[in-house]
Amino acid sequence: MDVQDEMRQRLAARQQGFTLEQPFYTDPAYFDVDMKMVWYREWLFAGHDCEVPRPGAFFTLQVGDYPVIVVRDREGQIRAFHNSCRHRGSRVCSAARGTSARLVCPYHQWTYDLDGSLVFARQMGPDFDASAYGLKSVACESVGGYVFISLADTPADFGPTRDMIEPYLAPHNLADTKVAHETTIIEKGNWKLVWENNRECYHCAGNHPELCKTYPEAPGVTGVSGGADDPEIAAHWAHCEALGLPSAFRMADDGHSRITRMPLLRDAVSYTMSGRPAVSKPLTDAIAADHIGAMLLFHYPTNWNHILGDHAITFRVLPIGPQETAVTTKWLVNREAVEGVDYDLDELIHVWTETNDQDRQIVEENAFGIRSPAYEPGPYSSDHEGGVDQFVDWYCRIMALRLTEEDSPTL
Ligand code: 3BY
Ligand code: FES
Ligand code: FE
Repeated sequence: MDVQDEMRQRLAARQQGFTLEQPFYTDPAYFDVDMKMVWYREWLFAGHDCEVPRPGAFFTLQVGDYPVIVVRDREGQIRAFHNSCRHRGSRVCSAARGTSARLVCPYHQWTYDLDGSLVFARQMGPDFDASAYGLKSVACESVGGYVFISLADTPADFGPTRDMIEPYLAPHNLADTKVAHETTIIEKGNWKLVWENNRECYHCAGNHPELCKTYPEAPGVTGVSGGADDPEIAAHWAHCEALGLPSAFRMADDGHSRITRMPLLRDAVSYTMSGRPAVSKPLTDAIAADHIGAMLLFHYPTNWNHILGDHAITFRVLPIGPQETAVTTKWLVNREAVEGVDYDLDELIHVWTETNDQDRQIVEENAFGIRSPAYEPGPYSSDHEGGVDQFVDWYCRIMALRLTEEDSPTL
């Protein structure tokens, strides 16, 4: 049986509220379908505006088979291109980041302007039409300091996501930050296991001693129930909204993103061992030194975030293979904040460096056990794992839909 038929059948027969069957987490053929149906179609978090601070600044990323360049053009607009030269296909930029007045392919020096147009190609003959060989563009949107790309031929409308998250992000001024620190860890597990682990705090008390000093394990905080029935959360929203900060729980209609502000434990304001701020210069004066907790944003399938008053921690998930996923974490601080003066780097990154490593071990152990021939789908906790269930439902729904479209003779 064709793998897409097999996936369709398994999705149709799936037991709600249970983990997926083994091949969804392990099988290379299933992984290829995930890439095609999810990763090459959804809007993906690529990086931040502050990582391309001036014209010519660029960074690169790899999404499955697609190498991509994100660059700021001369007019200040952020653009994305396929990182594949229109001459013989070489990667134009191999560096992870840099600044360049033009994009020059290292193979034969075809030279592209920052808007992707080919401006120089040596000795191609009198009939050569350079205008036909610009870099292929990738859909690109910037919102609240976040750059999203889509590899789809016809990307979904980004408008609803922008409308939902922009007012929440605006007061944090993340476009004017700098990356104080960045790490990429490789987790030996399928990308869906990384998300399933992220979407609950059932595991927190047993695994995250540092995070648990400040982050509440209450399911209303991490999950997708909204939290409005929890008086502490409702009071927190009222407090933050009185400061002019949009805070109440919002979720996209199709469930691919959620944003809300949540209280931290006791009087904590930041993810430090003491709960005190890690950075003395807040992200913006507009939100200085108040108890605004953590703004939690997720955007499937690439991004989750904890945005605080003094800094923000952003996470990017990229699949490497069926059982390998890269998780990149960035700590964003006020652009004017000086290391050693306004923050101590070790203190800033300690809690999430430890938490990430603990989550990596969890995901890898989860993957290990799922590879067993004895593995069978197990039930999610209705109290604690509503967020995991919601993620898996989102995945199964879009997969079933797209596999059906693919099969339709009219398309
Ligand atoms: O990063 C997160 O949002 C999740 C939620 C709870 C624990 N965890 C690491
Ligand atoms: Fe890029 Fe030849 S492949 S210049
Ligand atoms: Fe965790």
